[in-house]
Amino acid sequence: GQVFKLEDYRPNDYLIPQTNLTFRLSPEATVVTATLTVQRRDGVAAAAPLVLDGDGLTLKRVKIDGKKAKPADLLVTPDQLTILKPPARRFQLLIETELAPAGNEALMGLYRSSNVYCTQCEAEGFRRITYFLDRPDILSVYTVRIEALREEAPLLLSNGNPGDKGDMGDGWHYAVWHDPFPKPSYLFALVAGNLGEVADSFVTMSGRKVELGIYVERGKEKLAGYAMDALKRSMRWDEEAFGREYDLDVFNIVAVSDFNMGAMENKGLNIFNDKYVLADEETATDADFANIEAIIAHEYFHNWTGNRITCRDWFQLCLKEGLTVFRDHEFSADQRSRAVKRIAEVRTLRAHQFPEDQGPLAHPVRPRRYREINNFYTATVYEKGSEVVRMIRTILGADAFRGGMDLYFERHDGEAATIEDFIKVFEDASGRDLSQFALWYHQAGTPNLTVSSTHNAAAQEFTLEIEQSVPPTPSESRKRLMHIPLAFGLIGAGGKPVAFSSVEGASVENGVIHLRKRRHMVRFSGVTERPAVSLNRGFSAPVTLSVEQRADDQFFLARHDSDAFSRWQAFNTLLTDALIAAFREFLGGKQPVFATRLTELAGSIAGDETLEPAYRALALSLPGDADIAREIGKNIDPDAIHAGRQALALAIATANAEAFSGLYHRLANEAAFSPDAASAGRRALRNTLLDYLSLLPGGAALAAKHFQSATNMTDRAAALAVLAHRHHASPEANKALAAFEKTYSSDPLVMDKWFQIQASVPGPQTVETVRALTRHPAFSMANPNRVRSLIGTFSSANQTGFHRADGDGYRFFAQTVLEVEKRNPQVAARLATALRSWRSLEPGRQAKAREALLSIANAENLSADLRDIVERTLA
Ligand code: HT7
Ligand code: ZN
Repeated sequence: GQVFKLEDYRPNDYLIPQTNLTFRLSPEATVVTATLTVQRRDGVAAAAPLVLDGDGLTLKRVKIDGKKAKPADLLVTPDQLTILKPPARRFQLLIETELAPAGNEALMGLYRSSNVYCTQCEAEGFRRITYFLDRPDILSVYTVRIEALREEAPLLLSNGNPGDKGDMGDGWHYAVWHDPFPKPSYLFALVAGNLGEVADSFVTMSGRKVELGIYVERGKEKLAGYAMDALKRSMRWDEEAFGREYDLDVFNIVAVSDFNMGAMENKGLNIFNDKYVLADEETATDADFANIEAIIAHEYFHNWTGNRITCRDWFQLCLKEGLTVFRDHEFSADQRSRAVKRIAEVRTLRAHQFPEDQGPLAHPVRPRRYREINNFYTATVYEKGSEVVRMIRTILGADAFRGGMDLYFERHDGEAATIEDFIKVFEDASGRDLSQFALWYHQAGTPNLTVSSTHNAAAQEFTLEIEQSVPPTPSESRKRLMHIPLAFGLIGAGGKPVAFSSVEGASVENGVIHLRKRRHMVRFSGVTERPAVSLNRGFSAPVTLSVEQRADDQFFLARHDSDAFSRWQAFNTLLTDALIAAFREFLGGKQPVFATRLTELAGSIAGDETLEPAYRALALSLPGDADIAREIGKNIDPDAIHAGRQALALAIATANAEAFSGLYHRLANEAAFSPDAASAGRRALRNTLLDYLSLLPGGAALAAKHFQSATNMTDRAAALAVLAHRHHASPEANKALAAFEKTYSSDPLVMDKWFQIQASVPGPQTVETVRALTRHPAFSMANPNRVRSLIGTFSSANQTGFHRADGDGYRFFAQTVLEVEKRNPQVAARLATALRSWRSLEPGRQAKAREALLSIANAENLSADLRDIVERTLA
């Protein structure tokens, strides 16, 4: 396939200042009439042909300035339309295409989801609707007329503000939408169908009233209340935190049940995976509520970071995604607990981005090459992209950062911008040189910092020796030195900060060491007592640390660090070290023994009323099998890792049985459910304690009781997971699974939880369960949510099941990926990334994983999406 390169970027010879679209909707034969105003860019030769993108299109007719185009003046394929000699002056190009949305299972372009017409155009779906310059630097003002049978589609929506509407006779009706803001084609959207509406309004900071609508499957309106509330809070927050006001008269959100990703920020008409809209306590967990809040905010925030200022080309994807993730993280931190949010973010980054950055699919936050852009909606672009923005704020300080953002909006509003433009506004606003810092965008790989310390009591000097290295990544063997902002604290007896009179060896500002060289000797003078060092506070830089730290210091930090993130980190490091040691014991055929002070510390954190319950729950949830595997790095045997993890969980439960039980009962549910963060935190702690207590005698009965008495989905699903995972195949587990299935069999989003819980049951038998569940009536290979719940969970969240020693997990996986691919290449390609860390497995599993990857690579007619992932994974 073709390789697209950043350095090949050229503006197109033509512009399309206006786009008029008419859709005559029908499931099998929708007619799209596009009337484009086309204009040659200044300085371009008159003879330049106009080459428009298409993807599998059927062309019906072409007119140029109202006259039928002659066949000799055109080159037509399903994937391209060339106007060989376009008029020299501005002209009108009419293109008529015919589509079959009902047969579109790839869910890109115009498709049908539960009888609703909807579109997905990012990244290159618009070219499946009509021929166009389908690239983000072509900004056009759209007017859209939708025609449909009123009975089939009483609701007709597109971008912008509503215009004329009316009857056309014969049961047909129409609606016109006009979006005054020039936008790229990937932000175009259309929805038509019979949906229920939840209406509300919002008054902006300048006093304009905006009509808000959330459209969902009829009968589900009452499940959209939380999403509407999150939308209004997002709108207010963007005004307060960034001075950004909404700009159209209406803002609509539509929830659909077949969607390739989470949601899409189309201008004025966001389209959502219904999983991120619909919620009540009976059907959604606290994690679902938090995701809905974050994703509603994320898509809304794109209105400024993505839509008003868009990307010049797809290499700049992080310009909108990294920045918008940063904004949604800050929003959630303000709405909930900042410390808890930060810990959760870092766990996600380490679970998804670190393995990507450390494996064959590693790429810079701003890539320079791609074969299939759909495969670059990655944790690196999104999550590391957000971390890079966070580091800019750390380096500049909050005020200069805000100044830079203000300048960005002022300077680039209405433009398609680049990462260079973005960095420049912060340089201009702060007077700082960010050229070395910019490597965070250009260079792949997770930097590692090796740190050691010495205290010279006589000289009253404390020295940190810090060395940076960036491991090689695909096609980047030599790395340049990075600018790493490392937040730190020196902590003395009782947890007090240790004073120092001066520092030399690196620039240190506001508790941040700026590392720029390979090696720094950072010397603090006037340090009388030996401090414990708290490093990378708040996770100021997305790096790994190799620290020579005494265990005593680590225990001390886990009790006393005043930075909540680093305190959590200290305890998590102690747990990880113990789990790695246990893994080695199991490999050597021995039983691990855990330090009493570790299990006691778990007990004291659980009962520490000065800490938020949500924080305690996070601290007590042990690193997962995949986290431990990542830390071990090579020669992975998931069974030994899992055995070590089980043993530590049992040791903690046994050591704290009484205290955990007492706390568990004290935390019993409040009378009325509330999805707020504090209530969710109490549920999280109680459910974490249940997980421990379930390992003790009577544990299955306790979990069964928890399941039966649950009054909300958070508790019910947690208990079901405990039963299925800790008491697999027990009568209690089987009974609960059956009861859950019976109650929720007609609710697909709840059945996803049932699939997920079963797909993540540890052990070699799970592949059989998952195989059988693919034949369950609630399962469908055509629905991305179902596929992700069952197949995605099994392959990416079940180390012992998926990496079964005989390779059957991989064989099942390869077959399934190919089956999904026939319908939906994008979803298949994403699934296939589950094997990206195959080289860190022990040799036996490695060979079997490679065989499975080869079986995919050798399949006939592989899509560009899947071929790209599999070939890079094998390279
Ligand atoms: N910007 C959106 C990305 C997206 C997408 C990309 C490719 C294929 C389908 C897609 N659906 C949504 C989502 C976001 O990051 O806000
Ligand atoms: Zn986004």
